[in-house]
Amino acid sequence: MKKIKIYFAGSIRGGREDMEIYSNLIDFLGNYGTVLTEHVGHKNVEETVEVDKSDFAIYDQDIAWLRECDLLVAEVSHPSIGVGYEIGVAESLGKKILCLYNEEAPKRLSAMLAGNDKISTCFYNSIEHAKRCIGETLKNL
Ligand code: 6IA
Repeated sequence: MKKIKIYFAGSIRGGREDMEIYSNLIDFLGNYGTVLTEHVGHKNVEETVEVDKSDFAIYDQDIAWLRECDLLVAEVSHPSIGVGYEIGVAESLGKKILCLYNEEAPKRLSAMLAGNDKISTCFYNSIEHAKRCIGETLKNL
């Protein structure tokens, strides 16, 4: 069976407070397919990975991966302009999208996601709950 390709989106310049959650979810997603964007869960992503990569190169690569992926999983508890943009691009490409939002996040989820019926949003109360949502989505892919 062909391995599915998963684009995981999470805040980078928006703030790295949830980095360990991203890393945990990326490891879990790795059981199901290839995660194209593992760096999103790496500590010091901006400093350590190919430091000379320009923003133009990052953009081009990420758009190519968005075209290539079978599923976008976006952790949206921490607001990020880049993640919001990626979700919009994925929607316009007709990709399946799962957003994961921690119910206890300090800011309410944007209405542009919460009110969008082309996006599935899982309001999770634990990391296990978020993983169950991922499992359900993959079952129906
Ligand atoms: O606005 P933000 O930086 O929070 O946007 C985060 C989202 O944009 C993530 O889901 C990534 O897919 C994408 N993104 C933002 N910065 C990078 C990045 N910088 N590398 C890859 N994707 C990124 C690290 C630079 C390093 C690899 C040289």
